[in-house]
Amino acid sequence: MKNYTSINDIDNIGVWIKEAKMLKADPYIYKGLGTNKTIGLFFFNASLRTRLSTQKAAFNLGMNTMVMNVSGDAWGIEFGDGTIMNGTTAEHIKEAAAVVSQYCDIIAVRAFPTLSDKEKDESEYILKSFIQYATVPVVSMESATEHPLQGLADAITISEHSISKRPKVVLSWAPHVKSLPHAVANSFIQSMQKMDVEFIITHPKGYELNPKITKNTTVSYNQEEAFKDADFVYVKNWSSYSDYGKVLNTDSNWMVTKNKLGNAKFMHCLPVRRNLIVEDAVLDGENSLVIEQANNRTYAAQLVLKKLLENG
Ligand code: SN0
Repeated sequence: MKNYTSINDIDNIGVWIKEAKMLKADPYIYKGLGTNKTIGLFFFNASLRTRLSTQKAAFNLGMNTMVMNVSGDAWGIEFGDGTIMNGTTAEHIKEAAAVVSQYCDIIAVRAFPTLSDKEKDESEYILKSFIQYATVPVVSMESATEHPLQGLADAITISEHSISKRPKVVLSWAPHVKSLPHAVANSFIQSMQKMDVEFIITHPKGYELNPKITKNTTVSYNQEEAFKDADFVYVKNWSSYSDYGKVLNTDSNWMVTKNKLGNAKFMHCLPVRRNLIVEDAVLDGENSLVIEQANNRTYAAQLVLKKLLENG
């Protein structure tokens, strides 16, 4: 594995989960692996969990970290090839990525989609440009279309909390006032497709995700029916994919309640808007796994960094 930018980069999810659980049980056994190695974390967007858990993962491996908010703190980066740079961008990604590679042994990047230009978002030009012009491995900390560190942490969490051999897992859309990315949902879907689970997606009409991601996964427009006998309910808002980036529905009937969940475990990547996506009683109740999901972000990242360090 040269870079980690997708759940598709995981060769054997069962083995990865086992390795992540070993790291969680004994986080400092590879403390020597990262000695004198540096990871640079570059954020084009806000972050709480990703920023801290990825640093924590690096610390556990003995690495040094450098963190930068690119939007605002760095020079405006130009991504276009052959552009006459007489506008607002001050340096080209060709120099920026090459320079950063002099200081870092691994580069991690967060770059959200525009949600207005589907083609541009799907080109993943920010992440791909870093990969093209950096001379060290690149890790996605959520790109325009995928959030593979979250998807891996979610697989670990489900594995830890499964009682039945083949649990029923539901991914449910829930309402939000803003237009949100598809990345978390996409990576969760890819991750569940690799696991031995019964998996179903539920959302209102108009919220169909990219068919290249959902493939033959069952989709239901009836949330109540989808939740029946569920072991895990993963909730996430995303904007429309077909009517790209639009908010088509804010129907509060899709909000997740304690009553709807029954005995199912509740999952969300966070940050979550209380009483819009899910009611307080769920997050404050004992069936919520959200804090454990966030905890597992450290071991997902630690496993990925360990693999990249061992490669180099
Ligand atoms: C991001 C998303 O992809 O949906 C990051 C999740 C890890 N979430 C948001 O942007 C939520 C913003 C909000 O205002 O609720």
